[in-house]
Amino acid sequence: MPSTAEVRGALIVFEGCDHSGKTTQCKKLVAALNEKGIKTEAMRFPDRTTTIGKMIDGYLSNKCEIEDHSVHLLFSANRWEMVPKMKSMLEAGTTLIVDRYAFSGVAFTAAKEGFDMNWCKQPDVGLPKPDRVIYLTLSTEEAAARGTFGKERYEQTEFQQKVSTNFEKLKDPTWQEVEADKSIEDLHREILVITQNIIEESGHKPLQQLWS
Ligand code: FDM
Repeated sequence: MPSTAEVRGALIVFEGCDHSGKTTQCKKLVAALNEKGIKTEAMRFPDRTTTIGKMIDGYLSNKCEIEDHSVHLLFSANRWEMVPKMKSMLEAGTTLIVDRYAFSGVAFTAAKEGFDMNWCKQPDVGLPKPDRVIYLTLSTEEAAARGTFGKERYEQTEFQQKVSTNFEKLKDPTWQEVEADKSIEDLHREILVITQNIIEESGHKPLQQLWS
C-alpha cells in the first residue's frame, strides 16, 4: 500500500472528439510531468485488461453483442473497479492523467436511441470527481482532414456528432476547453502549462465526488 503524502495528486481527465489527439497528448503529458519530477501515472477507460474490460473490448471490436443498458453498466463497473487504486495513488501524491472517464460513458450511451442523459449518469454518481476535465475540441473540417474512422463500434460520423452535442451538455465549470487545431508540440506545451497549474491548485483540496 502506498503511504499518504502531504499533498495529494491531481485527477485530470481528457475528453474530446475523435482525432483530437487525446491519447497522444496524454502520453506526452505523463512523460513530461515525470521528467519534471511530478509523480504521474496514465490511466484510460475503458481499461481493456480486466475481466470486465475484456467483455467491453469484445463489444467495441464487434466480436459480440451486449444489450445497450448492460454495456453502459459494464463501462461504469470498469471505472468503479479502479477506484481503490485511483484513490490510493492520489493519496500517495501521484497525479493521474486519465484518457476518457464517465463523461464519455454518458455522451456515448446517450447518443443511442431512447437513452436519457440523467439515467446514463446514475451508475457513475460518487466516482472520484476530476479536478479538471481538459476537453479537446476540433472543427468539423479539421476532424475530417485528420482521416477516416477505424473499424470499431461508434466510429461513424453521424454518431460522433451526437456524442459531441452530448459533451457540450455535460460541460461545467471544472471543464477547460482547449482548441486542438494545432501541431502536436504546440498543443502539448499549452496542456503542460495548464496541468502544472491544476496540480498546484488541487494538492491541498479534498477529492470530491462526481455528480453528487
Ligand atoms: N466509450 C468509452 C463508451 O461508450 N463508454 C465509456 O464509458 C467509455 C469510457 O468506447 F468509442 C466508448 C468511446 C470509444 C470507445 O475507445 C473506446 P478508445 O479508443 O479505447 O478510447
